[in-house]
Amino acid sequence: MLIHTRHDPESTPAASEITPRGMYDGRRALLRQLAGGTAGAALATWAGRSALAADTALVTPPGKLAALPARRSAVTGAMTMEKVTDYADATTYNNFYEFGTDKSDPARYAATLKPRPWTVAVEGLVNKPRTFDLDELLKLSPQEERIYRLRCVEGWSMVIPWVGYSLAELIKRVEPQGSAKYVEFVTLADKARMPGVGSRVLDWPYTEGLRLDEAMHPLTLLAFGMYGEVLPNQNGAPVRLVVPWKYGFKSAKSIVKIRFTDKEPGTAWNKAAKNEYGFYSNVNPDVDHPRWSQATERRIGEGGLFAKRRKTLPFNGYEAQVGQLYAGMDLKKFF
Ligand SMILES: Nc1nc2c(c(=O)[nH]1)N[C@H]1C(S)=C(S)[C@@H](COP(=O)(O)O)O[C@H]1N2
Ligand SMILES: [Mo]
Repeated sequence: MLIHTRHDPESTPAASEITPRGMYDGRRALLRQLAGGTAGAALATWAGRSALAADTALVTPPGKLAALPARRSAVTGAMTMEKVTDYADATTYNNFYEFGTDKSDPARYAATLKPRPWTVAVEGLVNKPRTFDLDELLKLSPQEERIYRLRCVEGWSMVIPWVGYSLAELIKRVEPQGSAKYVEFVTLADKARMPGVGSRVLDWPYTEGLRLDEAMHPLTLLAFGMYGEVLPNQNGAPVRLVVPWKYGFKSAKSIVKIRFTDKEPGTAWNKAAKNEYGFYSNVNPDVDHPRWSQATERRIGEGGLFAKRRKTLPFNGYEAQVGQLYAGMDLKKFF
């Protein structure tokens, strides 16, 4: 976000370059499960998916952290055929400014974050305000695996198999009042454990916000894990948001409070530079960031400097699912 070099817009990629090239990693595990042998594997096809129970997750856990079993999500748009980003990339190239502004800082310094014990206070315009302990939250609804693209406002993207459930499940439990129109997310700001919180890059704590209907959309994920395991600290342990049709910064990490309000809440990046980061921040190839184009993106793990950039899709490719939320809105004005 604090990028001072000029972003190269590069040429628009050919359609062939934006076509998903591979099946996701889980397919390999799937073929193993289905076939149990090389001869069988050759016969097993993608269609064999249907032979699996719907509650089978697709990604093999890397075995680094505690397993977080999940069933495959049935939510429309929650899966993609694109190749999943390597776990090593997804856990070493991060934005988590509480631990520093360098992409490698979170992996290096986030070991001091203590994801347990942890509570999330849910308050504001709800009939049943309540503080949830992490274990209560984990059990609130069945854990689902969802393979989402995450597109950073800086122009790179990843494909990550998240584990969690729709934020709507939590929202229903606390019963928002009729006057509740927005949801604010407040994240941990612990100076003692987060070296970046001493800096003045942002107005801590990092906060984010959604309109209530965006927060209730089934694709909006309250995530507790990725790659079949609990979240690594650098990815926002123990609980974060993932809003796949918005720029990555809307997906707040290490959430400690969720507040229902009648007014649009301030957000960390909007406060830092309001002409650069709007409240909505829907992924939009037609609205440039003031300092660079948003028309294309670089998929992390795809061959370094010489890899072709991909075309960025409206709403990050989730337009069919979420476009209706913005019917009639001028998305250049409400960027
Ligand atoms: N608390 C907090 N949440 C945050 C950030 C941050 O700095 N602090 N960075 C955001 C940005 S800019 C992005 S792109 C994503 C990155 O998530 P990832 O590191 O899991 O890929 O987290 C978002 N959530
Ligand atoms: Mo980002």
